[in-house]
Amino acid sequence: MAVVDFSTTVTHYNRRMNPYASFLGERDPLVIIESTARRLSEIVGKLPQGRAEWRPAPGKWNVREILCHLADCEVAFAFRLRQALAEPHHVIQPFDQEKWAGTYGGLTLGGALSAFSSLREWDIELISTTPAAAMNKKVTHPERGEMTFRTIVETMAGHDLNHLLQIAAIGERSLPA
Ligand code: NI
Repeated sequence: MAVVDFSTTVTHYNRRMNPYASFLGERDPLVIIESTARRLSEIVGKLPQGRAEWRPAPGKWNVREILCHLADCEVAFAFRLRQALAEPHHVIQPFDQEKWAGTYGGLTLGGALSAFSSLREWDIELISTTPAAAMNKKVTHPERGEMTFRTIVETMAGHDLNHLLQIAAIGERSLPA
């Protein structure tokens, strides 16, 4: 259901605007973001027993917390996408991900995955039906500068890939019994 053509834009990448650009390369961000919920669910389904709570290092997130973070980021992306379309030159409001993570202690991996999947489906429906001209609508990120609606979509894709790799690596670690 991908109707938006990103092919001409991804090559003209500004890494300052999307800190996750290196994960995306020249791939179509819409193809990536459409596959993430399924890939997350596959990777999580293959995790060894107890691995979702395993912490790679003190202060680092475990898999369950990374899933909570992805669901929370989708809340933020969902809001940014809609504000970008609705308002002239929307100014994005950053958030402190470590402070948001303060709530993750009691939250479940299943809840996070389900929230991410539903919100992502809704965002893809929005992005897929956004007219080409609106993809270039300008927004400003206070730390990363001026960007477009399309940059938000590219950032979602790069951010997905970054965390998919992170979770897959945790799953593949061989740990002492
Ligand atoms: Ni992240």
